[in-house]
Amino acid sequence: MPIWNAEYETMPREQLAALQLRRLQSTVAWVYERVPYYRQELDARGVKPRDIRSLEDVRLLPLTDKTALRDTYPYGMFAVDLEQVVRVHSSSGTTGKPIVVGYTKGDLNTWTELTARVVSAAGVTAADRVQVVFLYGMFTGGWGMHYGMERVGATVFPAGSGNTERQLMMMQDFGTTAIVGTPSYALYIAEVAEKAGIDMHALPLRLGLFGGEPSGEGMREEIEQRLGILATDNYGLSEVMGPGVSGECEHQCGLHMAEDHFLFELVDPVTSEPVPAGGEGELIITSLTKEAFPVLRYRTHDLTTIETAVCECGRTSARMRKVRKRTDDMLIIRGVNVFPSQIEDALLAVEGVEPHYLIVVDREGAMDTLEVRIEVSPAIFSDVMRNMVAFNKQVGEKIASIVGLQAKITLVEPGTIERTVGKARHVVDNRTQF
Ligand code: DLL
Repeated sequence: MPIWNAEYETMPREQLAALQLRRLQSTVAWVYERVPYYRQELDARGVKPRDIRSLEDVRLLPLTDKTALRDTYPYGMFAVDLEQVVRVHSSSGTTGKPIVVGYTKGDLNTWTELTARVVSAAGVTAADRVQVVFLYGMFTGGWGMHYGMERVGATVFPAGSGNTERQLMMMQDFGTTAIVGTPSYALYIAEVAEKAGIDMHALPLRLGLFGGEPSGEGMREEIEQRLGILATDNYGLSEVMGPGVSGECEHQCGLHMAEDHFLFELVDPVTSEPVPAGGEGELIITSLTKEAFPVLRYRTHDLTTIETAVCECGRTSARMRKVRKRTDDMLIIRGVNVFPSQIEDALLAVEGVEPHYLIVVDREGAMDTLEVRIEVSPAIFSDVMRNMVAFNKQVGEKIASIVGLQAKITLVEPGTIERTVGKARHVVDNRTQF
């Protein structure tokens, strides 16, 4: 598979480190001069841009959280005049006011370069016909991937999400070879296709590039089998840029990180101390080349590990493990820490369970309750209904063995859990205090 930008993607790591240091020094100088928030934070620590002499000195810089971005809404963290800003996006999924991010012409060029790397790594070439089923609009997913696809020369169909029958019609008539969207929407497309009697394996579709939300290996396999494709994962966040931060190559062994444009750290989410090599930690990202919206040590709240051994594909970039957990979606139920991804894994390990589920957390008196509503496949629905007690017991035991909690299992008819065209909602927490 060709490497989009071999010079940077296969750069020897010492050379990369030198490049990162130069870029870090200019970023710190840039924000110190232009963003009052960062200047105050640096002054409060008595740190001047010239104090950054090595990559380790990044730790002299303050960590930045969403709150700083909210407090300076909408443009307070911009490092250039709006006149220089040619695009604005905002974050999805937060309550209240969104986080607003901006891009200069140069930033858009970098962003396009980085999504071009991600799509090339996944195997997309100029010969592909790509259907983008991400939302466009303020979400970074659609636009970010769109431009990267165009840069590699692929033929892009900016379908957006929704109207699934129409998506399927396009796939059949336009000869779509790759789709780009959220993994949950990909599964929904598979489901609608199956209902409509469309044989996805008979179509030219061969690749799927998925991101924007967590998904495990079970989900990947399910998508690959049902759509007859190779599925790769790619990661990013609006505050840092959008998609393009990291993405898997065809070997599917971790997401190659764009280290020439970002400095990545992993820290203990509680103490903020660096984690030992190979350990799991919260991913912290400092942008190295951004002009309009640079970020210093941005707390992603995403947990991962980082691997630096060279990948079979030849890229020298470090790879992050698929993100399955966030430091802040952890539920504490009856004192037990639960990640929704663990429940998903437990469910998918049971035959006949569909990846459509809803975790409902509530409180009866002083007692937390955990209910998992799940869909089972139409093929075995009536069977399961006959043996519901046994089936519920099997699912309940699986969850208990992975999560350590008894859950109430409610089976629901296939197709009854709400489908979204964007990010799936898997948890409803009805407790008033946490
Ligand atoms: O979701 C950017 C994106 C769009 C990435 C399309 C890849 C593809 P936000 O809406 O700001 O940006 O959400 C960012 O979503 O901190 C993660 O928790 C989660 N996330 C994004 N991609 C993945 C992924 C976009 N591949 C937040 N795996 C991040 C797991 C992901 N989580």
